[in-house]
Amino acid sequence: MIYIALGANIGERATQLSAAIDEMERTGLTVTKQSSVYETAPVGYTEQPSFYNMVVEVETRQSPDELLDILQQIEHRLGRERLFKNGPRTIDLDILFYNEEDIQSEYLTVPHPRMQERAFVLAPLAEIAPQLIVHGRTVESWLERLPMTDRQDVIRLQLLSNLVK
Ligand code: PH2
Ligand code: MG
Ligand code: MG
Repeated sequence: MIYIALGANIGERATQLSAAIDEMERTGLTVTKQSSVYETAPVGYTEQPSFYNMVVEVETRQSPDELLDILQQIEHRLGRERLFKNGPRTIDLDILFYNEEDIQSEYLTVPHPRMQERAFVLAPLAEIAPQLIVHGRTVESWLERLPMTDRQDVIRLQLLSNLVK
């Protein structure tokens, strides 16, 4: 199983998530599951608009490096500019998990090293893969261990197909 986190906090957030998924499919990735869209308070640098976040499961024969390359090209095509680390973005596509692989290269760390601390990743991932084991525990149990304040910062909206007409 391969899981990708999507996030957007400038412009038409739902439209950008939808455009990113369309681009993934156009580039040959098969999107096999989609979480709902969540509206989430910004984590890290907090003086920025709230995010829309979601997680998708994909199937692909591309290697992790090739997948990273594809996702970065999509970010670029959708107008991503890297203003500063953790700053606002039109679209962010992060590889969370790639089969059982443990990858630590200059460009890529998989499983994502901070995913178990982030309600904006765990809540949507728990919807489509509650029993997936990352960093030694299930996604569901990582989510349960987060402080209530973190979990209150993520609000489930709707499936993307209901938000984008
Ligand atoms: N992404 C970040 C930093 N902070 N906060 C929320 N709510 N959602 C994100 O996707 C996000 C963030 C860095 O990629
Ligand atoms: Mg990110
Ligand atoms: Mg990123």
